[in-house]
Amino acid sequence: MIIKKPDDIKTSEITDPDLYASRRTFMRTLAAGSVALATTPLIGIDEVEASDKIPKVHKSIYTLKEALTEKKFIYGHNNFYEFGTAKGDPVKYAKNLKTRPWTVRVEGEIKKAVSYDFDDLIRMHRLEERIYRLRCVEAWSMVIPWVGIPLRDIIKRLQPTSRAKYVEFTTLYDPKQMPGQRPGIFGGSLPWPYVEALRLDEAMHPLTILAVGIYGEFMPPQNGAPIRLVVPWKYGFKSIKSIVKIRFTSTQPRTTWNQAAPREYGFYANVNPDVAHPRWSQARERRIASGSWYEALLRAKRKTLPFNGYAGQVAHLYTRMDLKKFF
Ligand SMILES: Nc1nc2c(c(=O)[nH]1)N[C@H]1C(S)=C(S)[C@@H](COP(=O)(O)O)O[C@H]1N2
Ligand SMILES: [Mo]
Repeated sequence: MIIKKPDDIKTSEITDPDLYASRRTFMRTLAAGSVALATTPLIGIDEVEASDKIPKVHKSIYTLKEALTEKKFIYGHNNFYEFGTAKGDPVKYAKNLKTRPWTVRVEGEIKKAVSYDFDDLIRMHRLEERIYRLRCVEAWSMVIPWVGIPLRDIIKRLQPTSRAKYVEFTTLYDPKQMPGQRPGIFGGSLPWPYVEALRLDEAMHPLTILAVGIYGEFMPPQNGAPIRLVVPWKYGFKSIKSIVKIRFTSTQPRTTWNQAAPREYGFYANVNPDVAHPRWSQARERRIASGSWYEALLRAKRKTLPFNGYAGQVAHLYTRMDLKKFF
C-alpha cells in the first residue's frame, strides 16, 4: 500500500463508493450483533439502510411535539468545517469517515482517567430518543429526532473531583480523513482540533446529551458520527461532533470559535434573540422542515425564542449573569 501525503489525496478517492458500502455493511453487522465482518459481502446501500437501526432506544419525557425536519435537510445541510465550509460539503466528503473502532478518552478532574470503546459506551448506558430544535448562528433551525445518552449519566459514573468546574470536548484530529484540517485552499478555516466546552452544571443538565443517532439510526458521518454533543438551548456550534476526548477542568477552557472570532462567538452561546451577532440579527430564524429546498428558503422567518424555547428548563442556570456580556 502506498501511503500518500494528505495533500495528494483526490476528492474522487475520498468518496470511494466501496468504502462507503463497507462502512454501511459494518453498521448492519453491528446492529445484528454479529462479528462475522470479514465474511460479510458488500451489498447495495439501499439494502442496508433500514437495518442501521440502533437497538433498544427508550422514549424520553424531554422531547418536543413539533413537526420533524425531513432527513434530506438534516443529512444534506451541515456545518462540519473539517469537511469543508459549504453546507453541502460534509455530506459529500465525510462519507468515509472511519467510525469503528472509536475510542473516547476521558481525563482531567475525575476519579480515574478512562478510555471507552464507543460500542461499550452505548452498551453501558440508557439510550433515549429526544426531539430537539437545533438553532444555528446563521439563523436557520431544524427539529431533529436525536438518539443519545444523557451526558449526566456518563458524568456520574466518572466521579468528578471537587475541582471540576468545566467539561471540555475535542473532535478527532486526522487531516488524512478530514480535508478541512489540511493547510491550503480547502483547509485552514479554523485552528484544529475543534474544541468546545460547557460549565459542569450545563453538562449535568438533564437536557444535555451525547447523541449517537438520528431518526433511530446510527449517526451519519456528516452529523458527527459516531458521537457528538447536543445542547438544545445553545447555538449549534457548541454541539461539537465526532468527539474523541472529554476533559474535566478547573478553569474555563479555550474553545475554537471563541478563539477564532471572540466578538462573534461567546463561550456561553445561549440562543438569545436580544443579542445580535455583529454581522446580523438573531431575532428571527428560518425553520428548515419539509418540501423542496426552494420552498424551505422561501418560507417566512419566525421569531427566535430565548434559550431556543428551553428557558423554563435552563434560565435558572444564568440568573445572576449579564447575558449581554456573557453571550
Ligand atoms: N467538530 C465540529 N463540530 C461542529 C461543527 C464543526 O465545524 N466541527 N459545526 C458546528 C455547527 S456551527 C453547527 S450549526 C452544528 C451542525 O450540526 P448538524 O450538521 O448535525 O446540523 O454542528 C456543530 N459542531
Ligand atoms: Mo452553526
